[in-house]
Amino acid sequence: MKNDTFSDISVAEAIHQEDQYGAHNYHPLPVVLSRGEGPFVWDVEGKRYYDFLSAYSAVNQGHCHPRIIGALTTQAQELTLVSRAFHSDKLGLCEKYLCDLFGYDKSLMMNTGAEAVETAIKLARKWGYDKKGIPEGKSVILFAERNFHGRTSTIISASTDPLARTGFGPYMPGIEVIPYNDLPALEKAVANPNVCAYIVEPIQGEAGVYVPDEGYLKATEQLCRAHNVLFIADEIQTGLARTGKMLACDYEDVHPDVLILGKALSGGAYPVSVVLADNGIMEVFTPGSHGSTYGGNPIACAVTMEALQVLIDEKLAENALRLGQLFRDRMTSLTNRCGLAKSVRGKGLLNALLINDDEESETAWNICVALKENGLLAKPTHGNIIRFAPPLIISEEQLMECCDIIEQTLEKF
Ligand code: IF1
Repeated sequence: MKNDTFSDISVAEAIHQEDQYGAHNYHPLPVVLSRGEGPFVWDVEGKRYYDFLSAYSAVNQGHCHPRIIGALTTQAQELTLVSRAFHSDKLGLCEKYLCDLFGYDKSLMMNTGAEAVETAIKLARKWGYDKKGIPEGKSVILFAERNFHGRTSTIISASTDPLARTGFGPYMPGIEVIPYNDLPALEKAVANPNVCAYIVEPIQGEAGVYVPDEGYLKATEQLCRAHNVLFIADEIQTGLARTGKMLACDYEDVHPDVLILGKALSGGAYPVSVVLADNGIMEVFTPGSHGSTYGGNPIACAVTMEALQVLIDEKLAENALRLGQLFRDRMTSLTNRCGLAKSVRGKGLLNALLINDDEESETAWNICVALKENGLLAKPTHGNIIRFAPPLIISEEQLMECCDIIEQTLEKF
């Protein structure tokens, strides 16, 4: 996809229009993008950047991947949406593809990640009543401190981030928050017979790429199993090769009772999410008990099957595993010679660099502005933590060039 002309809108005009006509629910970096290809994006003035956010891990396959765009455009000229009132020729194919690839009996396709998390919440509650025998209306779902699962009123009822939850009450009952990566706390909480599920990120992305201790996921699976509590993994950000395995759960060989995926299911071309579970759980959803107009539409299905096949064919998990280690090695040596870089953590190509300043400081933000000037786009998560997550198709040579940019930017900062 080559075109040398760029949008004729100016940076100032684009930003002004968003400011005047758009809600101020984000604080974007001052850059206006108009084209993407592979690990690169270009702004309206034709300047090229490495994208080290990957739309929060939705663009694992790289921007505008030709195979994914091909599937999108082909399907878009055939049939886009019939709703679930009728069958389509793509839904069953995609559902089978998902169940076979991830090892579950059933799938339920939605659109955004939050909708899939809400679907999992409803599924867990209904399973709790119908199968576990929890008294109607008494179910409790466990969440981890510093979680991020989306922005709906129910999901932010579980949030411990004041920014995400303040001002949006009253909050959904039947939610209990426990410390992350704390097995005694989990063991105590699952003993409550009214607990139907524990929803958790295998690595906490938004919180700042918190990787739990080795064995935490395996022990979580065992504790949940022992107490007839559904272990629900939210792999919307960590899944689909991002952490160096197809799923972050694969590192500990755990198989969640319910698996939630989103984002890179479509490689950034279309909103697609899915909830996967076996028959004994998914059968609590009966006709009319849940749904969505666009859920599992033909475009979503065609794009999803191609986007997943690209992950496999291009061995993107293996690439993320190898290049992620190289990245952390480079960043670790940077922390040894640059006072501003405190530490690096992550798995595969989901990494974060801790900046040596307090949370409230603007340092991490200002570093990201400087990185932008030097041709690399990244954004701080909380305060002083910068997430670095390039598309998984990035080459070793390109990654090394990006490490040069990061090191030079911090050393000159
Ligand atoms: C924003 C964060 C990342 C997610 C996990 C569910 C969802 C997300 C683990 C909901 C979405 C996005 C949302 C976006 C920014 C981004 C984000 F900073 F918000 F937390 F990636 F870390 N589970 N994460 O990461 O999926 O409904 O958005 O499709 O809301 O600012 P969604």
